[in-house]
Amino acid sequence: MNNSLYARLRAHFPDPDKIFIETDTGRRLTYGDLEAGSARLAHALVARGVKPGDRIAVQVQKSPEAILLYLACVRAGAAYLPLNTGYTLAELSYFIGDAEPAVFVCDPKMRDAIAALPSAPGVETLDADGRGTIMDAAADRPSTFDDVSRERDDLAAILYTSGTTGRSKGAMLTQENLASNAEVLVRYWRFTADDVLIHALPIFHTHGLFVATNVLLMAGGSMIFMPRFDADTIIAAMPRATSMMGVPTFYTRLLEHPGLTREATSHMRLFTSGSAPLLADTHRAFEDRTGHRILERYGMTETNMNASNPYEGERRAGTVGFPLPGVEFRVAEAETGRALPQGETGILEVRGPNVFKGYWRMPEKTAAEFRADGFFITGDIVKIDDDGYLHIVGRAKDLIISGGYNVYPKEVESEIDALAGVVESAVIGLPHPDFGEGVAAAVVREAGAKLEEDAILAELQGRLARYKLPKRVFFVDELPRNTMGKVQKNVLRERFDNVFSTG
Ligand code: MCA
Ligand code: AMP
Repeated sequence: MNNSLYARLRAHFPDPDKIFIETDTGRRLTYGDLEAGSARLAHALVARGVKPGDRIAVQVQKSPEAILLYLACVRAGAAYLPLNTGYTLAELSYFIGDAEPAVFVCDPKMRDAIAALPSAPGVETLDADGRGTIMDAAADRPSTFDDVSRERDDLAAILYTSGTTGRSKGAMLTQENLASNAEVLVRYWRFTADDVLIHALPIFHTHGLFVATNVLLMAGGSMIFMPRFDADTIIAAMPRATSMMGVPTFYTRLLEHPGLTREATSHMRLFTSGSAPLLADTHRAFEDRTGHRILERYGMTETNMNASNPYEGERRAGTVGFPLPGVEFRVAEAETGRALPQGETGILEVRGPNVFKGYWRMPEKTAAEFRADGFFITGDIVKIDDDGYLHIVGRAKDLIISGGYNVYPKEVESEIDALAGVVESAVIGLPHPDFGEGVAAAVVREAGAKLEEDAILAELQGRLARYKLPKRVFFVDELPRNTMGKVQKNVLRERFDNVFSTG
């Protein structure tokens, strides 16, 4: 028996004529197209020398073909390695060196630059319209493929997540991690073949790729694919849709749109939110306007989804609900891992079939983040209330979440500190009305240095993806430090608290 993610998804595929993806420009792909298209692409990958266990790195615009490519990788037994379209060449160079992919599929515009990188793999292209060399290579191949057999513990994907040390780590996700989580979410959120999901998330992260796409595939449902968030397009699609998954910024932006009404959302059965905290105010405002209570859930790249508010029963604003079936929680003391009584605040540790296998080629980092009994230390500071609802009250890790994207301050600080005229810097997240948190930097200049905000921002262009760039830079005489010499970021956050909220 083949335990691959694809085999487990395929067991739920409906009639081949059923729509799998419809784009907002009217293109339609059926489940039959999905099977044939991913088979052709799997043949093309094998013809390019891809073997089971190889990594396929992919940095492409969102298109239905990009989903077929993901499924083709899984069918060929390779690990899919999606990359944020915002990553710069400098960032890509690191991923190529670390993951050593057999093939890199990119936008045609990036082809020459990637091919010129040291240790560049074979480069193929795929554009936003679903055209490119990989599609040409697939065109005349057979429409069936003998899927490579995989065990539950074999890799299906590697997703890079930045680390507090500033070096990105590849989270190794197995067939079982992804398949089991999708199975659980289908049941927990009551997805069926009748569902039509509004899909406006990027497809290079857990949320848009696994939570949204795998769940719909596992239910045999359909998706309306949009290249990016656009409130007009989303509201216009609601009468044909049943559900939407979003980050909190989706909801604050929809609330600013006069078209968001009870009537406009009357065909929808479910709105979910995750990747960043949803303010209780947003939850209430959305219910007042539409009558829908957003269902908030919580996950991580390393663990997929851990917790969710209930489908039936109270969806409690400001909480992320209960552990998903099969997922165990332990709220622990940070240093010792000692379990704390219910109601006390500690670090959340999780264990279950959803939890990843470890970081790619980083056994020490993997060991440091797991307890001996298999619990993974999330770094999220949490509390479980008397009714069992999980509250995320903070983060022990130095992490900023901006519009659902993670920014690790250390990575940005390293780039700023390397600039001429800079003594040191501290990068912090400040309350932001659109992105939840906005990235800002406090910089100490060398005496007499003429460095200004614009010059720093100009220097950072091209080094870091744009969403990681500080939206403001402040100059300070020195960074506040505690008696141990550690930078007190909370002091900086308090000092600059209103910068984004007051415009
Ligand atoms: C765009 N910009 C951003 C962000 N997005 N800056 C900070 N944070 C962001 N998230 C920059 C753009 O580069 C541009 O800057 C300026 O902000 C305005 O861009 P705008 O057109 O408003 O952006 P947008 O294209 O509308 O995108 C905003 C967005 C998008 C819709 C919130 O960021 C998004 O789709 N976020 C979802 C991320 C996501 O899927 N996260 C899931 C991770 P400039 O003008 O300088 O270029 S998976 C995860 O976290 C876990 C596992 C989980 O639980 O799900
Ligand atoms: P990532 O590295 O992209 O997987 O981000 C995972 C982190 O996002 C978690 O460790 C949490 O800190 C945060 N996160 C995800 N969902 C939520 C949520 N619903 N509420 C608060 N934080 C969340």
